Amino acid sequence: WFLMGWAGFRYRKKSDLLPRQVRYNLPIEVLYTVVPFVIIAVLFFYTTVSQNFVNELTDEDEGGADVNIGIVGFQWNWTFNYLDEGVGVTGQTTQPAVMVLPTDRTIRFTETSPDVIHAWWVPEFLFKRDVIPGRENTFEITIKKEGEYIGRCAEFCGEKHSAMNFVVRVVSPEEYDAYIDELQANPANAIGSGLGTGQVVKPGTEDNSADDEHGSDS
Ligand SMILES: [Cu+2]
Repeated sequence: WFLMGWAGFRYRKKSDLLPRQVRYNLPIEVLYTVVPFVIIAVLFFYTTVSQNFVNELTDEDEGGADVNIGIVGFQWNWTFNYLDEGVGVTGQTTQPAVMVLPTDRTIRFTETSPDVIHAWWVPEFLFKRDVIPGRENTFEITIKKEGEYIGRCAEFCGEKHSAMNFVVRVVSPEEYDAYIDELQANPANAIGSGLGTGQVVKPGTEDNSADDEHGSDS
């Protein structure tokens, strides 16, 4: 306020003489055209490089990813389908969906939504991807570290948006194969998730604070 008043007073009209005119200063105009352009070009370059890195998929000709997971986000929960194995789990309000994944295998996710936009988010993976109706979003990760990670819906999607939690349980490849076998042998257990009732950890109730390392790359 003081500076505004001071500028108004200091530079008030004192005579009918025009002050010095500074239009058409070519060097300055070139400067403030070129400098922002260079800044944007540099940012654009690094954005493209890291976007390509994050979105990179293994070549389909070379067999594609080791594991293919279909993520369906709907109002208001998640279905996780193990596409190659023909089994899937669906979360319920009282029993969040558990996604069991193996370490050291490339995992490709394909996301779809039958209703509105959701977002699959696992904070500890430092990764989040929108689930958009009418299109398939794909991404790939390889997880290095076993553990249990909490996931959430990160796009406000209606009344029970805050209930759209899920669990990502990362196990060794052998345990993963055993889990899939069990799921295939007993699809009734698939409802909910973690094989049989009572085994499911409710998001937000266990202590993950000891894990400060991030379990995924790419
Ligand atoms: Cu949602």
